[in-house]
Amino acid sequence: MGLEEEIREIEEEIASTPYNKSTEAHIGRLKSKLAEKKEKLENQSSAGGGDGYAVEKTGDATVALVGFPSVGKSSLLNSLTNAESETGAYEFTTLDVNPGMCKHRGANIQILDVPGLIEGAAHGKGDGKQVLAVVRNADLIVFVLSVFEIEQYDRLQRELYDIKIRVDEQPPRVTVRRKHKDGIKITSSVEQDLDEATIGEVCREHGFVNADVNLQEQVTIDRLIDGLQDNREYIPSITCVNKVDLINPEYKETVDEQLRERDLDPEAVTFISAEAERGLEALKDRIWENLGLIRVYMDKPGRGIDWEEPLIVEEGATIREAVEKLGGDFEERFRFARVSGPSATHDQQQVGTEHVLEDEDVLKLILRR
Ligand SMILES: Nc1nc2c(ncn2[C@@H]2O[C@H](COP(=O)(O)OP(=O)(O)OP(=O)(O)O)[C@@H](O)[C@H]2O)c(=O)[nH]1
Ligand SMILES: [Mg+2]
Repeated sequence: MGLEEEIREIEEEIASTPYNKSTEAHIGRLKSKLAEKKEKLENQSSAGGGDGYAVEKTGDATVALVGFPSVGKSSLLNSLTNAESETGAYEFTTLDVNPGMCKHRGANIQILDVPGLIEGAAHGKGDGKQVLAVVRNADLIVFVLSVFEIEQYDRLQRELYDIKIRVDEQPPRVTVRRKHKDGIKITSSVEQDLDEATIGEVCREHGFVNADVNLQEQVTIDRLIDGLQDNREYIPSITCVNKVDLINPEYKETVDEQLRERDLDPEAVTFISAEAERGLEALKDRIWENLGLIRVYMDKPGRGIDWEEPLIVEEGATIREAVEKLGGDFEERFRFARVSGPSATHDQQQVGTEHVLEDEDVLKLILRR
């Protein structure tokens, strides 16, 4: 039996087994087997395949536009960035990943136009899977839906799940430490729904014979498996609905309804027209907000405050991380810093490396000569 066939059989067995306490451990074992076989299949098919779509990350953050063919990803890229991506009235205009750079609130945001998902992309048909794999490096996913095809959202989710991208999920709070003896020992800070036997079974299927397993959340079988694997990417997402220039205002209620059915809050979705250039500023704002970046204006000796090109760091970054991002010899020469703005108790507050910065702080470094 070939691997693909084995995978199909396990999937069928999982689908036909009712889930209850007496079958739970069995399903746990099946799901673990499935994960392992899929891994194997992937290693086989990517062997020698090369990574033709590797796109170098540049700028302060990388955003991937993900959507079906012809929803307007390339048009959107062109209107958001300096890039020239081919657009067309027929499907599959874009066969490669096109990068562009978008400058917003002082940050350089790299935007990737990922070719339309194709049937079975995540199962390695065509080049789909390789192409999709660039999404794994993104800091944020922007789902692009056409206003008449909201249901495509479901497929997009599934395709990304299949290539081990977990959208809008936090990494499971599961830690495993191998030991030399004593079997599997499970400790948990919260009450678990799964039986210990099931948890142990899943761990053993993943090659843990002697191990301390610590759970800090109530896990499902799928979350537990994700926690035992270290090759999942956890990426936040936002959604935009394109081509709104084509609908009557009354139709918006229908679209909203379709979004709600998918647990998408219409208020949190950005309605745009890439072609009529509508809603693009709002989309850029949403991208910025969801990247979790902050701006730090550097007060440079003899040159004053640079309001044009802020230093961009992640939310929660300390002075130490800001100095690291600046590079050069600032780290070695650092004595202390003076901060004004939201994070400071008063202007020019003297702070050390552990001070946490906030958006729109002004930072002056006091350095050794
Ligand atoms: N009316 C309208 N048409 C749009 C809009 N955005 C894109 N289009 C049209 O939709 C078609 C497809 O646009 P593309 O930008 O090529 O779509 P794509 O998602 O890049 O498609 P692939 O590269 O094939 O995956 C083109 O004819 C565009 O002119 C929009 O906001 N409104
Ligand atoms: Mg395109």
